[in-house]
Amino acid sequence: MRSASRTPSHTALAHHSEWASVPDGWTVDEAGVGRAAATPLPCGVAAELSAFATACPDDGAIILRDVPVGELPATPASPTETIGKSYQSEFSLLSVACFLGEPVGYAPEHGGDLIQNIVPTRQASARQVSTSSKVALMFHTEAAFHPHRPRYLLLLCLRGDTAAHTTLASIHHLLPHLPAGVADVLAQPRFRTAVDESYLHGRRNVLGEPMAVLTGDRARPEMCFDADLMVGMDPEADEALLALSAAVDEHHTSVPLATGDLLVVDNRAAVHGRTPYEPRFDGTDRWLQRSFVVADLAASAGDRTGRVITTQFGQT
Ligand SMILES: O=C(O)CCC(=O)C(=O)O
Ligand SMILES: [Fe+2]
Repeated sequence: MRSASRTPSHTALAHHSEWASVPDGWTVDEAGVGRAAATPLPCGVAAELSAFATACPDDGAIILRDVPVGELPATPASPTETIGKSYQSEFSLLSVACFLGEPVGYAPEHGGDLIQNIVPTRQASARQVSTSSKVALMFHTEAAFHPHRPRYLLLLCLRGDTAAHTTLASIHHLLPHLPAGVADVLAQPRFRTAVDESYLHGRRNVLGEPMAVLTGDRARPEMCFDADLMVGMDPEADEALLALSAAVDEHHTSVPLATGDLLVVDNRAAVHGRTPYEPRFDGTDRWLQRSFVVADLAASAGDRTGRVITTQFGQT
């Protein structure tokens, strides 16, 4: 992967003090979501986010800076470890998530937690999962294989690592660089996507139904792509995927997230990944909190318990 020359240009900045403090006794549950939804964001942030949601900028992402995260304890050793910390970062993150849509969890991902701790683990260090570290996390649409994939992906940085750059590639930047004919092939249902290993829990992987990589308006399409899990169904489709991967490698942007940075990715416009970094496993490692947002809850009603989407994948 080439190192990116640019970072996403859309940023929204509000002073720390303009953000609401977490209310006493607040917790991450349905009442907490309601409370976060009813809490106004700083005016400037709300205006930028509204503009972002109405007309996604070419970057396919926006970064909010100086978001309050509260006092931080040591980075936990695993995503599900109990942590004694204030809920300030969770409250800030859910306030933004609720502004953009409906926050949801996915049952196989960290038990369906609405907010997931993304920290490096020893077991996953070389795998293609969010808790990896020593390998590049390849470009992907979040849950490309999933019928109820998130509309937005939110990553709030609690503790950064200067070597770990979150990488981004937006279809709006890529499209002009795709060779003639490639976009036509990508717009046809000639691709299949395997399931992310974090969703399988021992079940056998299977390829999903044929799908297109590019959908919607041909001049300003949406993109669903996974450099690791997606295959073409014929040689021409495979070549088109290779051409898209080459364009992604050439034209992506990247950002080394630092404490208080909240990256919002439009999951229909941009794919994302991460550069490798060296974990220490000593409580000082990189720590993100992640939230998934869908546009509405109705679409997943048959496959959802509360805010947890329960669709099962793979074969036993
Ligand atoms: O660690 C990152 O910057 C991105 C990880 C990722 O792809 C995710 O959490 O969905
Ligand atoms: Fe991801």
